[in-house]
Amino acid sequence: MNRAETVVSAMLDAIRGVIVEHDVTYEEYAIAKQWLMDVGEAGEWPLFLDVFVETTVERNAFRGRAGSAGTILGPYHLPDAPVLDAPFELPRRPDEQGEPLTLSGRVTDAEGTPLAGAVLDVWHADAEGFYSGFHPDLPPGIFRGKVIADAEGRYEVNTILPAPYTIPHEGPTGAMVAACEWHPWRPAHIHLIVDAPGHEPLITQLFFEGSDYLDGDVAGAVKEDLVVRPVGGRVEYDFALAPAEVPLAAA
Ligand code: MBD
Ligand code: FE
Repeated sequence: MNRAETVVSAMLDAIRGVIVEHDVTYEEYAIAKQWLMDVGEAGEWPLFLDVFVETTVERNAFRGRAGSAGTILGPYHLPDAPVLDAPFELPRRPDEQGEPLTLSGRVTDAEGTPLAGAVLDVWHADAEGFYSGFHPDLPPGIFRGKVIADAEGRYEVNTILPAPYTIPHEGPTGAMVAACEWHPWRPAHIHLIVDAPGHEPLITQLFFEGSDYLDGDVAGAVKEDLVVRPVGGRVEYDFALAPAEVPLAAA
């Protein structure tokens, strides 16, 4: 059996098993079929998959990897955010709401050797839980940018504390969450991709002690090591990167 057949057969068998085990009716089958079409039409597949599936892929793929904990990428990364200039501050509106937050620390390899010039691609929601590029209220580029670590691997970036995020209520993903009587929230978080030559990019998020939904992230992406405690508007966090995986062909 080739890889596609192995995985696809197993997924179809799992679905068929659920239908039999739970006596899924023809009416329910029709509702599910329409819902799947609706998710596509609403452009919500990235949202649905990253909220309900990505954490399993991430935990499985990176099990035992050296360095700092990673977590899911999510649907709101934009790869072309600009490289910012020191002193680093994520772009914001003149009247931006939200508590000021300074995030700083070091980027090292898995052994603690500083990685000079490491790049930290940072993005997060505003104080209302909206992401620029995905919400009409925010001008493009707000709370997105790349920060560069100095010669000792130290970085510092000024921004604000983001708000918890809720899945849009109007769409099919929100309708599924409501039908299941779940809540649609993620705790407040800052996304980062930390990268340096010769190392695996670290896709991660930082969460905030005491913030709402920390224990019930709808995306299941919180890890203890990623929860930080702001003191006087400052958070220190060090990132350790695993060495780049050498492709077998080149070994
Ligand atoms: C988010 O902000 C997010 O990070 C994920 C993973 C899913 C939905 C919204
Ligand atoms: Fe997010």
